[in-house]
Amino acid sequence: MLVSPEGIGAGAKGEPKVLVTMGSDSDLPLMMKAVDTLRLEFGIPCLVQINSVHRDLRTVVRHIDNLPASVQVIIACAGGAAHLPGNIADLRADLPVIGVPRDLGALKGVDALLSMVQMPEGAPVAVMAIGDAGAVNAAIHAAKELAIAEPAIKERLQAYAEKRKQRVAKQNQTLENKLHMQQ
Ligand code: AIR
Repeated sequence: MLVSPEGIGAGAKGEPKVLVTMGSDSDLPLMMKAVDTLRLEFGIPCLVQINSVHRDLRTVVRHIDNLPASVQVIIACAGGAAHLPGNIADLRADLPVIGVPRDLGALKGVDALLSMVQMPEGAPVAVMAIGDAGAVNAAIHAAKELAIAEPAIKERLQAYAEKRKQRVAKQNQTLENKLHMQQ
C-alpha cells in the first residue's frame, strides 16, 4: 500500500522511496510512527507491506524480489524471534536495511533486539532502539540516507532538528514553575 504526504492508497501520490515492512498488522500502530515521520516531517512517500518470514516466507521473497525500483531504503519491524530485517538484508544486497525491534511479550523486545543485532558478517542491519523511539529514529535514519542525494530532504531534516531544539528551549522556560510545583 502506497502512503504519501497527500494520503493513503488511491489518495497517495508519487513513487515510494522507502519500504516500511513488518511481520504482522499488530506491529502497525508502532510502525505508523515511522510512516508518519517519513511522510509528514520529510515528505517521503513509502510503500507499507506485511511480510512474515515465519508464517509465509515465499510471499516475503516474492515481495522483496519485486520491489519498485524507486525504493532505496528498507525499514523492517518485527517482534519476538525477529528475523525479517536480516532475511531482507540477504535478499537485497543492494539496499540498506534498518531494523526496529518491537516491544512485545515476555521479553519486552530484548528478544527482537538480539535477533536483529547479531547478524552474521555479510548481512548488515542498522538496528534502532526497541519500540517508539526506534520507529521514529528509523524514519530519520532513512531520510538521512536519502538526503545524501536529495538536498530538499536535507533541508527538512535541518528544520526537524530545529523543532526539537525549540522543544528543549521551551522546557527551560517552564522549568521555574515546575520546580516550584515540586516543593
Ligand atoms: N512475527 C510474525 N512473523 C514473524 C514474526 N517475528 C512477529 C510480528 C509481531 C509478532 O510476531 O512482527 O511483532 C506477533 O504477531 P501477531 O500477528 O501474533 O500479533
